[in-house]
Amino acid sequence: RLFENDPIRDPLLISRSDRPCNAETPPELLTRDFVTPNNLFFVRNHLPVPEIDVEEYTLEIDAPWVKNPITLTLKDLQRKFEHHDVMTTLQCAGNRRKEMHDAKPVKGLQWTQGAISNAIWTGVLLKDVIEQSIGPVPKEWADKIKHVQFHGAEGYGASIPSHKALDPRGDCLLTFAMNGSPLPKDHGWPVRALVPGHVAARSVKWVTKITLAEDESESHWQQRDYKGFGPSKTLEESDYSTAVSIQEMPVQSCVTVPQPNETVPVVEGRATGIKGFAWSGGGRGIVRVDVSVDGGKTWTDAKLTRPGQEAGKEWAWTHWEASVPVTKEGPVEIVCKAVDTSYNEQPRDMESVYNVRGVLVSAWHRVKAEAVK
Ligand code: MTE
Ligand code: MO
Repeated sequence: RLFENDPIRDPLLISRSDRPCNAETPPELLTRDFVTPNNLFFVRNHLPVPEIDVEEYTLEIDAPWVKNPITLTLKDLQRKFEHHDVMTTLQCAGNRRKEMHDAKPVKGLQWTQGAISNAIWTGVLLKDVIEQSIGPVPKEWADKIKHVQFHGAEGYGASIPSHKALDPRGDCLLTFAMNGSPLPKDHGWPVRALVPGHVAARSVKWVTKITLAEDESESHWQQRDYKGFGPSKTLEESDYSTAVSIQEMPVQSCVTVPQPNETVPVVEGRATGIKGFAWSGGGRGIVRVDVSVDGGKTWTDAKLTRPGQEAGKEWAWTHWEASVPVTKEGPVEIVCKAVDTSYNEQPRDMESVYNVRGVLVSAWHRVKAEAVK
């Protein structure tokens, strides 16, 4: 009964757990299309997909000074507010956890590199909905309201800082469409909060209530999950009450072609057709991706396909392709690392960023392959 509302998923997705559904985009399909098709967008559910009757669906907007919370239907959202399209990449905090686990065991789903996808989301600005339904934050509350909390219909919840939610350049949406189609069930139908540049955990699906608040969401996933700890801390030593919630994500990149043990064609002394993605949080774009085929001794700049978004609002990933000089055929270790617009770089090793929950995995990505003429 419990999972009877879960939809049928594309068999191409790589399943990491069935109930709840957790499934990643196959690596070579991450860079086939710049915009991930809906059926191939990774799925990360903590609970069963909730059953929602669209005719009955309401979204409540509340704040401490509001006497009667405002409720909006899907039609209200669609008719009363201006529509916006925003291309945004979502990445799970646990993406690449398996690599960290292989270096030293961690707790959590064993994602390889596919808990990341990119889509064009259509919806209305969260800021417009808040300000036009309950009005701007009154003066006496201005210094107190620090967070905007999202409540999901099935019990999941999360929050983001209110400055992000209310920033005219923040592009936070209440979305009802994805890549031109109604939001698929797995991705939050009928309404999903979308928080560009932040960890995907804050983009709450099936959102039914939004609260402006002094504190972060009380949910397990805000309080007792999605936080980073030092490399030597055990689970028992990890103090969730004082650690800071993950919001913006660090700079990331991966090789998607070739995959481990595949071949790389050598043409005129160069290993060719090496592909991947790069992304950074907070709207920071990618300025460079360095690629090596000798384990990181020498580097070549990759050719970038950037999203072409405004500076500071580069919510979508960059795709890259490289052709790197090789001196001989045989085994090669391909390594990539990206540099974002703040000149943040990925850390070299897993060891220095190791954490027992295996989140924020952003070390240089390494793939062992075979160079052949
Ligand atoms: N929202 C709800 N309501 N329930 C969830 O389980 N999972 C979060 C976030 N929003 C989740 C949610 C996490 S951890 C991630 S990584 C993203 O949704 C995954 O989004 P996707 O399934 O559309 O890829
Ligand atoms: Mo996630």
